[in-house]
Amino acid sequence: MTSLFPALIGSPAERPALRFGKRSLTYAELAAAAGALAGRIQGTGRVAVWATPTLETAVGVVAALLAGVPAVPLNPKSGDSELGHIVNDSAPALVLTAPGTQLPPALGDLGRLEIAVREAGREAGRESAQHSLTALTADSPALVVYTSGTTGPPKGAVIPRRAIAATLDALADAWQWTGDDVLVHALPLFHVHGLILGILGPLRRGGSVRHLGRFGTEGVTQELNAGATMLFGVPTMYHRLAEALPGDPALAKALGRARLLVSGSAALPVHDHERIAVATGRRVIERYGMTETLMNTSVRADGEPRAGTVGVPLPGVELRLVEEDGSAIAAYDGESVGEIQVRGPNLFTEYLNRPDATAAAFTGDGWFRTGDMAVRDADGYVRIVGRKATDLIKSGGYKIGAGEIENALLEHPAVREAAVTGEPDDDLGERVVAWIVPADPESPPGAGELADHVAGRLAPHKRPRVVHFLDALPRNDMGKIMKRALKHA
Ligand code: MCA
Ligand code: AMP
Repeated sequence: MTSLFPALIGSPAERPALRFGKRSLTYAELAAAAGALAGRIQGTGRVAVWATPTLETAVGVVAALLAGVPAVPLNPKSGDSELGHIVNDSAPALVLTAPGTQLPPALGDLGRLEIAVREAGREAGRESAQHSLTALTADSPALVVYTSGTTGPPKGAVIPRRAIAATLDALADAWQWTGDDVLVHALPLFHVHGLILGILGPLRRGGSVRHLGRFGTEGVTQELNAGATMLFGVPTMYHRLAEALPGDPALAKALGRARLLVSGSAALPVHDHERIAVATGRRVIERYGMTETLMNTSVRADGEPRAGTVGVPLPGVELRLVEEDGSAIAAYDGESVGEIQVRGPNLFTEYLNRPDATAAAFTGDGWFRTGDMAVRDADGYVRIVGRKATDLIKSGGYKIGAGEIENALLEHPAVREAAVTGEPDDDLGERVVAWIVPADPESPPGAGELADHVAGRLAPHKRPRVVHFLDALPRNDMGKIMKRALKHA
């Protein structure tokens, strides 16, 4: 198995690789730091990474990949129940953290190893990044990334080394992405978008990334003015840029300078596309992916940037639209709606410890069922028009399962019954809404209390933004909650 990051050894020593705020590493420094850490963890089972938006997280993940040890990125804002589940399920040998990190009790007595980004310093040889990977194959697991389903706790998608290489190389082709590009973003590092595309992407190309730590228009303006060539973000971020543009000519100028503005993780409304195009003269392009599949389609840098579409299949990705009965749709007519199914080297191998869920996700001949519904234009451009599961909510680009929030709400003593839906939201795309039958109708719990309860058990982005109290939930004859009726309750 060849290295995922040839530039660690091959690029000029002083070339910038990573920058987070004022802290940065050149390729030589990154190779030395990650190489030294890789030597310490080689041979361990799996390692969890406390994925704060810091240099340490990037070094920790690169080290794990150099060592051939699967890494499990953890959301540092996850609550007890979510963290407990992930750690039990993935059974890491230890957790990698930045020095001085306070870890929550949910991690139990899991051993910790601190990531020293300067430990090896410049003196340590870059050769330390050359680990023997002879025991690895293209299918060896690289990362386990947790993703929500409609019910139950999140599942760990096992992402093999070949999927990372295939997706990043296909994007390089589609976006003319090279080592000369400088990427700016503020995405979290415990999901595919921020970690694989946003950190491993530039490193595979031998380019550099500047992470803002936290999203804001000033940071975007500053970095694009200081030479960044690409911006990655979720639609909520582009929506906030579109909102700011009329009063911020410096932002408009900076965005106008970018070579490529890329949005993904959820649909970017056409209105936001248009507002950004008018104010900056640049068109945002969308790509479509999923934790399980990495990237499937994109508008190409050399293609027509059509708002409302996610472009064409990436090189190496087979994509088909399928009817309810499993038959493939032949038409490219912009009208015939089917489920997107994909096949290719970009796919995950399995859900960890969940052979049932893995089997259900694939057809007999290896196509992955995305659950996304789409049409195809005559020239192959894919337009996503909906999603099969109504119990999946996309809020701020995060996928959230209604079932896991309902379960968390039901654990609150003042809640008798709970149902969760997603409602359209200008900023977040969708917002989480809870419908609650209180245990005592005379003294229902406060909406803030329920939000804190969910944030503390699961994660802050999963908290309900709106809570409605009802006397009873609408149910059909079978006793099933009729969520459609809730919206009018
Ligand atoms: C508020 N906060 C709370 C509570 N209320 N904390 C605890 N308990 C509460 N009750 C805190 C939050 O933690 C946060 O803290 C702050 O208040 C604001 O919260 P919120 O409004 O939720 O966040 P936001 O600032 O509005 O976030 C918008 C965002 C974010 C920046 C766009 O949603 C985001 O980063 N999204 C990216 C999602 C993503 O990367 N998805 C990729 C997965 P603080 O401000 O300190 O954090 S999809 C994927 O990977 C596939 C492959 C793909 O296609 O890309
Ligand atoms: P996740 O499971 O968190 O990785 O999210 C994957 C899902 O995000 C996909 O199945 C789509 O529903 C959605 N998604 C990602 N990119 C786009 C996009 N550009 N347009 C619309 N939906 C998207």
